Amino acid sequence: MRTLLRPTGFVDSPFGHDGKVARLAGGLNWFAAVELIRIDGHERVSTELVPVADLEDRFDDDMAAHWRALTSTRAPLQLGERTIRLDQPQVMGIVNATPDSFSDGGQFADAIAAAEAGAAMAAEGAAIIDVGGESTRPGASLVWEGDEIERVAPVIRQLAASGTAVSVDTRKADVMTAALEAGARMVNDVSALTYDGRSAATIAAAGVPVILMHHQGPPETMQQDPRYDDVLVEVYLWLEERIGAAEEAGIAREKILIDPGFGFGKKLRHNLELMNGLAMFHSLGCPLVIGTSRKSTIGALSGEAPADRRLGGSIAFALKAVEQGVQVVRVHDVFETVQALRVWRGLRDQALTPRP
Ligand code: 9MG
Repeated sequence: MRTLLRPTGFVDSPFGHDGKVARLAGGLNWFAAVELIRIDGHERVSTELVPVADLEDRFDDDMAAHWRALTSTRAPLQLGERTIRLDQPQVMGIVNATPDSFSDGGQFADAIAAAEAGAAMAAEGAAIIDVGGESTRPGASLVWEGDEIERVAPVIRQLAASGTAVSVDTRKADVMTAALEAGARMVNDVSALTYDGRSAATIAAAGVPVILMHHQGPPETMQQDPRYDDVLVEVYLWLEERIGAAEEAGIAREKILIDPGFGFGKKLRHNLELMNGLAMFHSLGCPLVIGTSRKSTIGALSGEAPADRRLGGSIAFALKAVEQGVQVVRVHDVFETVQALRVWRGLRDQALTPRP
């Protein structure tokens, strides 16, 4: 039996709560209670709501370690020369150098246009630009490595030369190597190092940060009836296992970011449950990334709005994420998301400023 900790009961500020609230992952959010989720293997046995003030009496060693992870500050990310603070939410802009991308297909047909789009996103406030050359939308087919390198390397080279912090979105070790040579300083692997047996060693040797994302099944088939008994618990335990595997391969824990993989082998109800339970993932001790931008769940909740009319839903999800302490939101619409997060930040700063 183990107990997982899911923070809940978020409060505006710690003032007046007299030690009865805790700070989430050293960020801008405070919570007053924790759901203790007792599990046996992958199965949830019970859920109990406990105020933060009463928690310590309940701790065993495993819970105490998870509590420390849940409440400790995340170190800044170092992407080459760029230091990215994680005590506040950051935006990662998406540049798809793919002809078949689901929401901007064909728009960035050539490398120069793609790099210019990325540079514009950086100027709008994106801390990182994520460049991908293989679509992982449901049903997408595999791209040969040579083609993928040809798509991403020139874009990355141009962006990196302008001083932009670049990550490469790929599942393949050879693409990672070529992207790192071109100037990428981070890897976003939607397979969480399960696709290519050489990826973990490549990343460990380069010493760059990596995003490990949950998925169920490959992109080709992942939306064909995905099933979970308890999506929150199962995704949590899967990511915990992948963090362990990455560490064993020599990737330092401070270099690992995790992502529950919104839409990757999940039905509507699974995505919504994960969004509502995001804060639990902080007890794995790694910065959290989420990518909900323009995804089909937004269409499903809004009369099947097409991908290019999902900005409102994308921002609603981004705000839901940062309210739960998510450190990086991966988005198409950088300007609008940065604006939304700046307003959110203003509200947090006001609430966290003591009255004179
Ligand atoms: C490449 N890609 C598409 N969707 C994504 C998501 O939700 N997270 C991450 N990390 N990458 C994604």
